[in-house]
Amino acid sequence: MHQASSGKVLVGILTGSPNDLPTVVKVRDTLTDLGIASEIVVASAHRTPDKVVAYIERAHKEDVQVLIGCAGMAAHLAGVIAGHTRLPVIGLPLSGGVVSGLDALLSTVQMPPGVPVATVAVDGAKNAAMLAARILALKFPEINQSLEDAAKKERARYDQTADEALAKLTAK
Ligand code: AIR
Repeated sequence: MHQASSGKVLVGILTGSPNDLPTVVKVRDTLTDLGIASEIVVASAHRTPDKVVAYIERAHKEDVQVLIGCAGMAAHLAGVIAGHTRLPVIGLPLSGGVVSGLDALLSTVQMPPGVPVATVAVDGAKNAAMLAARILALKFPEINQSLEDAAKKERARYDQTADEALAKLTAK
């Protein structure tokens, strides 16, 4: 597996609380599997808004390409990030609040026109990473190749699981 852009951090993952980390680490792990270096920063749109802005400024200087904002409850982190950058921003709403994360989903997805946040499903850590990878693949051919390889592996795994499940049914 090639490390895209020689291991330089391409994706900044911000999350609103250390309590989010068990889900958020899956974003980083998926990116790592695709050969994409990322970093996780705990910073809250409400508790530490200055830290959010300081990170975005650093990300611009260090040529980070995609930002992912993860938060639960009143999940304004991705939206605040999108207001401070022209980089593509992905929002990952997290469950834990009311109605299984519907609060976070609506807080993340309902952005005013002109300030987009590409929002994935509640707790959709894998898709947040895969979407970041697809954006990066426009610029980095090695990431495009990683995505092709991952899709082939996933297809083989899916077909095998289906065959096994059908075989079990037939054996009954
Ligand atoms: N949060 C933190 N600052 C703003 C928001 N929306 C989110 C965190 C976490 C939830 O609030 O992302 O999902 C609860 O945070 P905690 O630290 O009390 O567990």
